[in-house]
Amino acid sequence: MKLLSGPLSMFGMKAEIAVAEKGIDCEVELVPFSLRDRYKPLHADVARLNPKGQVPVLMDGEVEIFDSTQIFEYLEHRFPEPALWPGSPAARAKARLEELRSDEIFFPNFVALLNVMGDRTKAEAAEALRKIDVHYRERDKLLSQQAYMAGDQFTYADIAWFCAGFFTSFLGDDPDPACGHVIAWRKRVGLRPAVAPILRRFSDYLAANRLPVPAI
Ligand SMILES: N[C@@H](CCC(=O)N[C@@H](CS)C(=O)NCC(=O)O)C(=O)O
Repeated sequence: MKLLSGPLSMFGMKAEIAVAEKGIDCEVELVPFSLRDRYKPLHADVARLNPKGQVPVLMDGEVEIFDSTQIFEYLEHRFPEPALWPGSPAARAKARLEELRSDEIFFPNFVALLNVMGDRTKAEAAEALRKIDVHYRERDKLLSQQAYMAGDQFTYADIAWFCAGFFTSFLGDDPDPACGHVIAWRKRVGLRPAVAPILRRFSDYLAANRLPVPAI
């Protein structure tokens, strides 16, 4: 099995952590990426397999797929243990929604911040920071009642929120100190044996490029 990820890809980080949590024997290749040219020139397999030209891409024999959430679904069927979705339909549906909430509702605020390079004097940045803060306060309430984003089991929803939070912090927006449950959850996830080495590699990349490194 081979996973194409990127040295500074939030969605690639998600897939890398999932593969590591499952303990899968998988080659991880980092596609060419630079802060100036981003993903150009596009890796040949990314260009061949993903019309969107994005990582992550997973290749496993006849299976060649893209999109981190699609990759989660495939991994869960192919390697059911350890389970990263809850077992019951209701709990699983809830967890999937939390994963989607991170990717499609929370993370776009990071993209808005990135577009103005975190410049807090810009209205777009102020609005994104306000929304991020609202999300963290909601998450904090949730995590005061349960250990993980979708209940008491570590799931793909935690992976998604952890990665999105790491990238958001790199642009300088850490959870408010009042969000102690989020901060503790983040630390706990960052220390997981599958997560810690990947977190270190992303942090090292930021440091090597003189970018702020989130303190997780
Ligand atoms: N929904 C996709 C999003 C993937 C995505 O946006 N990947 C970014 C890296 S984090 C990318 O490859 N961007 C290259 C580009 O858009 O040119 C997923 O979940 O994998």
